[in-house]
Amino acid sequence: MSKALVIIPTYNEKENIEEIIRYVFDLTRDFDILIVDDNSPDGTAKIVEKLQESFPENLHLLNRKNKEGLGKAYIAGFEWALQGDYDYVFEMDADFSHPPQKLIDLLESLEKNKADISVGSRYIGGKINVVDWDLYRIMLSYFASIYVRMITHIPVKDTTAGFVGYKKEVLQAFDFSKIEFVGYAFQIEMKFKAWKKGFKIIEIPIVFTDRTKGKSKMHGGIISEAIWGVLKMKWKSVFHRL
Ligand SMILES: Nc1nc2c(ncn2[C@@H]2O[C@H](COP(=O)(O)OP(=O)(O)OP(=O)(O)O)[C@@H](O)[C@H]2O)c(=O)[nH]1
Ligand SMILES: [Mg+2]
Repeated sequence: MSKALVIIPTYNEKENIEEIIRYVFDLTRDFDILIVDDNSPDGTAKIVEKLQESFPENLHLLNRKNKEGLGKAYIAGFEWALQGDYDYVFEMDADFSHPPQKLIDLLESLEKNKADISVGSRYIGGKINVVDWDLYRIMLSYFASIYVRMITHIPVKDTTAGFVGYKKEVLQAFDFSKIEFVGYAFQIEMKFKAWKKGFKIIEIPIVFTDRTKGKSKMHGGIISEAIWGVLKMKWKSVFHRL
């Protein structure tokens, strides 16, 4: 049997964390979970530790000292995953924006060898599948995806998506010390570099729903990092410094 791990980065997710963990463990396919918590002041990690008593084999927790952004949390999670014997590794938010039942579709597309990376995508089939975002967020995200494709020519519509499955070979091919970005740009960078390395990416339609509990961590710095970062990343790739 192949083994799959879902990495969920958390910062102040006490309202969501137990529910999302239980939801994933109730799915019809087996997934282990790794929570990567950046010392959330609201005690998210404490809730996870308590739940580990119920799921001692399958629920894992990486406690990090400082809040360093999503990118750094995921890299720590990927490195942890590669020490284990996981064949497939997934990224998912804690806030139910990514429908957890779709993990199964993402997993199956990798198992059936349709691709090396599967992306839960908001923007395929000419639609924008987002619920409860204001117009500003929709425009920002949608035009960001067009901007990224214009600059990089990557054949992926939802490049900022954070609901992603990787075959372990993809992660093994990365030098994480060369990953530069921490916010949305981290998601773009992972897809861009994987594509440049020759890995195949498939997009699976999902409906993305805005969080109903807890607070957003979105801020202007993340946006400007993405705008300049994409140009820089493309420029560097011309010289093969991936
Ligand atoms: N470990 C860690 N997790 C983070 C950090 N920033 C965000 N997260 C988590 O990453 C996931 C995505 O963050 P969100 O705040 O939902 O970001 P978003 O989806 O862009 O924005 P909203 O859904 O509007 O809040 C959530 O599970 C967060 O708890 C961080 O610095 N460290
Ligand atoms: Mg969110």
